[in-house]
Amino acid sequence: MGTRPDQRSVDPAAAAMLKISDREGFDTAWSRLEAQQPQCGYGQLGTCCRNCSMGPCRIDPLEEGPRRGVCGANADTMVARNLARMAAAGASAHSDHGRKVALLLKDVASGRNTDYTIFNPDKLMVVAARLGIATEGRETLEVAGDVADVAIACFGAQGEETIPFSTSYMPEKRLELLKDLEGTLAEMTGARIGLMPRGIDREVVDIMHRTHFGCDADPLSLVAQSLRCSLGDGWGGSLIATECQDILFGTPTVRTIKANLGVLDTDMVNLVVHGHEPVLSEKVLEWARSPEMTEAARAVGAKGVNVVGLCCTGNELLMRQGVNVAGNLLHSELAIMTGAVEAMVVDVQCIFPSLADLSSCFHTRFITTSEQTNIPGALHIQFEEHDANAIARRIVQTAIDAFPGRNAAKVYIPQETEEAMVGFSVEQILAALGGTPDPLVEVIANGTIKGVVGIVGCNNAKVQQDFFHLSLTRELIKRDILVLGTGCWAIAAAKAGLMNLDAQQQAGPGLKAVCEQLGIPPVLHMGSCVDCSRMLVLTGALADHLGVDTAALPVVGSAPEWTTEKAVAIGSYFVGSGLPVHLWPVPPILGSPVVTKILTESAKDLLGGYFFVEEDPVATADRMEAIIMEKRVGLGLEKEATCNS
Ligand code: NFS
Repeated sequence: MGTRPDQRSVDPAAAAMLKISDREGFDTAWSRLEAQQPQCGYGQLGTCCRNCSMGPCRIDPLEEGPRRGVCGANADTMVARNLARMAAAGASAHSDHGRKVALLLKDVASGRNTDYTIFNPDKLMVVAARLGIATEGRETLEVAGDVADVAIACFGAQGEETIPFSTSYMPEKRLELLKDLEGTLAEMTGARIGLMPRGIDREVVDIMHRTHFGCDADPLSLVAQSLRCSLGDGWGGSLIATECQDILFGTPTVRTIKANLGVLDTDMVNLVVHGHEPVLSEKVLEWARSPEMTEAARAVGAKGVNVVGLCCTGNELLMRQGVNVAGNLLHSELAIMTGAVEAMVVDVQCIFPSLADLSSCFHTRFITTSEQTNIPGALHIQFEEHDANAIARRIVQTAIDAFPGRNAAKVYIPQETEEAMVGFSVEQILAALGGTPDPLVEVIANGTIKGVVGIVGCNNAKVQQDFFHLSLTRELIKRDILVLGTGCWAIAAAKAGLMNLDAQQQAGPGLKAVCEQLGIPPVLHMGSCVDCSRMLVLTGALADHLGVDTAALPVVGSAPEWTTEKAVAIGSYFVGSGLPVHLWPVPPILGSPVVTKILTESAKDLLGGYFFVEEDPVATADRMEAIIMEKRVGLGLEKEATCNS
């Protein structure tokens, strides 16, 4: 490798593992990125199209080559189409996850599935009431069946009406604004341009249709459809995933966990769960903790089975069950390299195919379980919800069986771990505030806390691992800006100790005082990436409480190390929900000045939300603080914009 381990990651545990990786010559995301240089410039600008077989076509940004593809599509059309397809793929991944949980809820309600139960009837009743479903005097399973029916119907709805999850959860003023905007856009363009999601699946199919050869060439309507599809994810598919998971497995409550590779235990059978859907990992955990499996582990010389999480499966388990987390996206290969992992069990999304080959260098069983994620070289154990107990038991037994094959000479576990206070669902945040948003509103109104930034997303081998996440977070809390978020950002913050009470010392005086009073860290873990819906719900609650639109709130979003198409969908539904959103790295849009202008300027005028790109964390914090101060002035909380920096 041309870079030192500590240039690839700010995490000392990662740097230690990367030294081993360099010595042993293992392939990693970083070495493969290096091997890919130089990467395709057309791809980076978004100006290549291979949507038909007259292509592939590309538009040269230096204006030296042809200005149009064979069909006549120009750079604006290409960029907008490509971006729309990214949003569609991202929304599909989140929403398909939500579909599976809704279908499981239906099966539990009807008695077809007895391997799962309704763990949280209280949440069920709250969700039902929100959706306008009668709860009074009705049986839990009956209500659960109705909630599941409404959720399932949101996917395949065919009418022109907005899906019920969106109309029931979106804050009032935003709902009005988006509906009115459809009229404004029609007047501006003469075309029907919708923004409200009609059906979660339908909006994805719409994108695939309109980006097919010879359909939509207008960057504005293509971007609008990306937003509509993404709103169907945030206020639909992801929201359904979160709400149904809370009903089936419990609403997260505050608890303390440990984060980083040091959670692997030399004396235990280490079983890493990686991917996204708690439907699998909750069962694996249940069986791993069973007396039967503990006994089986002892029989092979281990003290028991140690389940630890990675990525968003890790987030799901730590939020509800207090399971320790081994790391975020770029830790997935490093975990295997410790030589101490008996099994890595995965379901869907964010799973490097390289993990199969890497596992074969060790005794590690790399187990795929989903029909949607088959990886050559993996051991596939098909997971079926109706037979969840038997399959989870088999998976745990497979991990235990691998333990005697562990080669002690190959084991190295970096000891780094940090404690993190996690589990900040909206319900827990409100409980910490005494049951109402009032105290939060008050400290924001009087300037003790200036505003809130929600950070989401991934690791990206192009960015020094966790560097942007941590520098930006530290910079914001120092300026009395509360930071909350999800996904691999949350794991980065947990690994760096930003989610324990000691981190209060890194906060500015106002934020520090509030956190000390409430007994919370200045950086709040709200869950996995589908739980970005929790951030929408929280923002919506604040907006409704104040009787304003979300765009008026001193709230900003960011995805500072984004990688996946899911992050495009998240960023887009934040923007559609009225929030300014920072991105780094640059999304593949710069090949079209028109699309760039729509996303960074026109969106601001029309939606209040818009994208901005910034490479430096301190400059990003400056910009965010300026936006927050501008919003504070708008709300009458400040006379004129002032900024510390
Ligand atoms: Ni979000 Fe979670 Fe991580 Fe990024 Fe992947 S695990 S769904 S997409 S990489 S945060």
